[in-house]
Amino acid sequence: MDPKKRSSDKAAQEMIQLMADKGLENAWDRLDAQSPQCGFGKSGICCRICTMGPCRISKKAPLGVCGADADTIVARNFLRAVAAGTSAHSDHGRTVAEVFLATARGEAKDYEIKDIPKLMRLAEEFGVKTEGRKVNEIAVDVGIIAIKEFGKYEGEQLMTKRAPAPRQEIWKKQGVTPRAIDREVTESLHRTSMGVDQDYKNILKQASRCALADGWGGSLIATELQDILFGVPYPGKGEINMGVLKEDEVNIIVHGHEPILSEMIAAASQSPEILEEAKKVGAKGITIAGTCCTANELLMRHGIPIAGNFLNQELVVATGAVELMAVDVQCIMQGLTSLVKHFHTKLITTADKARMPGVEHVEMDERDALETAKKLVKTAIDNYKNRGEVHIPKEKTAAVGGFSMESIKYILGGKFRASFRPLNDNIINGRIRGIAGVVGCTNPKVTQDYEHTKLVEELIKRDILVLTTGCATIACGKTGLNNPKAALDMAGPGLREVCETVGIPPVLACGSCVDNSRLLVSCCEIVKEGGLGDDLADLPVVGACLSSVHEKASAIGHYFVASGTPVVFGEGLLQIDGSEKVKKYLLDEIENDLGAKWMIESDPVKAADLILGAIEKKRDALGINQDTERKLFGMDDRRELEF
Ligand code: SF4
Ligand code: MSK
Repeated sequence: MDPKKRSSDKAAQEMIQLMADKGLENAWDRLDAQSPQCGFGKSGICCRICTMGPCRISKKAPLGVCGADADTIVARNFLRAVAAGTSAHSDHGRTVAEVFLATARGEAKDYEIKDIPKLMRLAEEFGVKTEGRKVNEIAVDVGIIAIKEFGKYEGEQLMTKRAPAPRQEIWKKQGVTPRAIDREVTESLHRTSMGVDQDYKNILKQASRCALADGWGGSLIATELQDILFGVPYPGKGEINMGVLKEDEVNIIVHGHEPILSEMIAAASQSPEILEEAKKVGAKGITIAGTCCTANELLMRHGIPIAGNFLNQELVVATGAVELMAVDVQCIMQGLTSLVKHFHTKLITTADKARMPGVEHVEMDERDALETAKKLVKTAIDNYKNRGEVHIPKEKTAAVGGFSMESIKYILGGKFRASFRPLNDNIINGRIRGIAGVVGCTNPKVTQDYEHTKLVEELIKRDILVLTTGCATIACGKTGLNNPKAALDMAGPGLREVCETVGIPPVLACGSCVDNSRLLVSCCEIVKEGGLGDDLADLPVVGACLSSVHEKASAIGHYFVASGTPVVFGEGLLQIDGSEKVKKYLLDEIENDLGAKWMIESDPVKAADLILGAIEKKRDALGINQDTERKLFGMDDRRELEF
C-alpha cells in the first residue's frame, strides 16, 4: 500500500496512511480485494439481462443462450450505461423542477425565484406569455412545461432548439432527436431487454438519442432551474481540500448532488440562533463543506469550501472532525455506513430514493426545507461533544469557481454588450488554439487527481482554454489550477496573454456533472457569435474524461459526441473492448453520422496531444490556420491598385 500511488493529493495521502495505520478500510482497499476483476465485465461481454444467463462470450462460446453475439451484448451494455446515466441526471432535474414549481405556487416557502431575467429568457424559449403577468404566474407555467418535458406523449425536447440549425438537421436526418426524457430511458431499457433490439448499430443510435435527452433535456433543465432558484453563478473565491475543516468548529459535510438540500443547510448554518447554539457547546462556529458535485454547486454560487472529490468522502470522515455528513443522491459510497461506526460522525440520508441500511433518515421536505435543514445542523451541534481524536490535514488551496455561460459572456464583453466575441476572435487569430472540456470522477484504479490535473496542465501549456466540471474541477482546485495566478504561470504565451487581457483564468470551473450542459450552451453561443463555423462540429472544441466512475460519464461523453464534439476517454472506461464492430462504430464510423467520435487515451500527455491534433484539424477545416501573408507594397504595386 503506497499512498502516493493511490493519490497525488498530499492531504489524501496523509489520510490514506492514517486509515491504514488504524486498520480502517477504504475504496482502494476494497479494489485490492476485488482484484483481479472479471475480464468479461471489463470488455462488456457479460450479459445477465435474462434468466437463461448469465452468459459470457468467449471463443469457446461465442453466443449467449438466446443467440446474442458479442456486438449485441456490448452495444446493449453501453446503451444501458447511457440510459442509467441519463436517468440519474434527469431525475435530479425532475426533483429541481418539482421544487421550482412548488416554489412558484408558494408551497415551498423557503425557496424563492432569485434570477428573474433568466426566468424571463426561459419563459420566452418555452413560449410562455410574460407581459402583464406576475413572476410567480410565469414561473408556474415554466415549471409545468419543464416537468412535461420528462413525460410528454408527443413532440421533441424543447431545448434541442438551442442547438445550431445544421445540428438539428443532422439529428433529424439520423433520427436521434430526443423525445420525452423518460421515454428515451424507458425505450432504452426495453430495447436492451432479451429478444428486442439485436442490431448493434440501431442500439447505438438509441444511445445517441437517449444521451441527447440528458444533455439537452434532463441536465439542462436541472442547471437552468437551479440557476433561477439559487442564482446564476458568477466568479467568487473559495478553498479546496480537507484543510477547510476546522478543529474548533462544528463541521458539516454535504455530499451528493442536489443543491435543494445543500443550499438550505448552508442557509440554516448562518442563522444567529443556530450559531448561538454552536457557541453553547464550545464551538467557535459552523463550517459547511462539500464533497462531490453538491460541493461544486456551493462553490459556484457561494464560495463555500470544498473538502474533496469522490475518493475523499471516506477520508474526510477519517479526520474525526466531521459531526455530520448529510447525503442526498449519487456517488455516495455504501462503505461510509461501516466507516462512520469508528467515529462520532452522524451519517444521515435525506432522499427517500437513496437510503442506506442502519442509517438515520431525515426526509428533505421542500415545504419545510429550512426547518429540516436546521434540524440537521442542530444534530451536528449536539454531536460536537462526542468528538474523539481529530486529525485534519493542513492542505487547502485558494480557488475561483462560478463560471456559467452567462458569467463568461459578461466577463468577456461587459454588462452592456455581454458577448463571446473576444473569445472567438482570439481563437480565430490563434492565440487560443481551442477549448477543452475536462470532466470526470476519481477512480481508485488510477492515481487520484493525477490524470485530470496533468491533462489540464498540458492543455493550457498548449494554449487550449480549459473548462472543467465535476470531480475533475475539485482535482484541479486542489493543485491550484483554479487559482488564476498559479494557473497563468503554467499557461502557454497566447492563452496567458488573452486571459490577462480579458481577466479570465485559463481553467474555468463550471460546476457539477449536470452542469456539463453549461458547456453545451456555451458552445452554441460561440457558434452564434460567428466566425467559427455553423455547427457545433465545426468548433475547435474537444471533451475529455480520463477517469470516471459513474454511468453518468458515459451519458455525458455520448451527448457531446452526438452533439458534434469529439471526446477522449481513458482506457477501459467504456467497457466496449469485447466487440470490434462496436469499437469501430464508436471510435470511427459515428463521425460520418454525427460529426464526432470517441477517442481512447489514458496517458494525459498523449491525450493532450490527441486533443490538440483534433483541434488543429478543426482549425484547418475552418481555414483559420493559414498564416496571412504580409506583403510590403512597393511603388509598382501601388500603381497597380485599382480604386
Ligand atoms: Fe444470455 Fe441472451 Fe439472456 Fe443475455 S439475453 S443473459 S445473452 S440468454
Ligand atoms: S460527483 S459522477 S464522481 S464527477 Fe458528480 Fe464526481 Fe463523477 Fe460523481
